[in-house]
Amino acid sequence: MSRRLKVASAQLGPIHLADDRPSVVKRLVEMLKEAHGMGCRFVVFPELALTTFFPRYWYDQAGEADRFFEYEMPSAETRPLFDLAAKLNIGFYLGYAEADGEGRRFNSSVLVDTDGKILGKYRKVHLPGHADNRPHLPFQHLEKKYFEPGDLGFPVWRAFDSILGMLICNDRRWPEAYRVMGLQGVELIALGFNTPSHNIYHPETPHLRMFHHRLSVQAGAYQNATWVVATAKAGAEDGYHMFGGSCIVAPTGEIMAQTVSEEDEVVAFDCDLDLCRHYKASTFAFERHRRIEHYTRITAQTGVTLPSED
Ligand code: ING
Repeated sequence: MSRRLKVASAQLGPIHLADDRPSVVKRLVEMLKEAHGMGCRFVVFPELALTTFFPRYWYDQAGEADRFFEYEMPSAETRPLFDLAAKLNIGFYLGYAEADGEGRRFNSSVLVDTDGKILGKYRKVHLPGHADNRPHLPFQHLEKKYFEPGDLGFPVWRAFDSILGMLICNDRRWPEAYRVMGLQGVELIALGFNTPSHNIYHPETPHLRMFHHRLSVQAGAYQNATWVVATAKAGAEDGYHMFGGSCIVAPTGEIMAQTVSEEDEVVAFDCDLDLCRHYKASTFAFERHRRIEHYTRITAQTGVTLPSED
């Protein structure tokens, strides 16, 4: 009898600047109930799931962005989600803006067990965008201004009779992130994202944005023989559009379930966790096939070193 885990991707539609946390938590609670009704034991919510994607805005004054951060997790406002999860015996992944109490700020996520207790925390390593004010752009991408790069690495946790890991948004574009967890035996990666439909740095069609999202997640899943549950916050937040495309990807790299809207939407799939083992024992039997003596550059250098001209 293979190990099964029915998981849900609980996509959020837009969260506007005017939407307060209780109204957002209410939406998360409703989707948790829906996932429970579908027989799910684990639910993946998006990145920065409690507020609008505030890194699109430049705030001059120190403190103006404080209201988007969580100073405790759970807080009184988010505890209803944790309490319901424990009552329904469901675990979940939740992305949020973390203020650590010592002045440090991260784009973070927590892994919560079926008793409502936090199993683990991840802090987004790959922060895209810029840190300087660029008022000429249609909107900004200021994660490098508001957050520090994550300092916890890419850990995994034994949970749900499996091995789980976490990523956040831009991390999904970096194969190293998946591989570090693949080298720890990961079998399911939870990943929340908020991805603008428009590229502010160079012209790119919307269909390419969605293609790159799926390509990144499907490749990461296949090349590390793991399930990946990728969940969007989507739709137009105060007019700024982000695409959906929440999906549940098998270790084969195939998309097994995906959302069709840009609103609050729950999709589920009953994952066969032992499917990972087939690929981990053959195509991606790392210990048999990898040749680390040739991979030095991957950790020895950050940027490109071009070959000499002569
Ligand atoms: N958002 C985007 C993402 O990586 C981005 C930023 C989009 C970078 C497209 C490069 C190309 O999906 C976040 N929040 O990382």
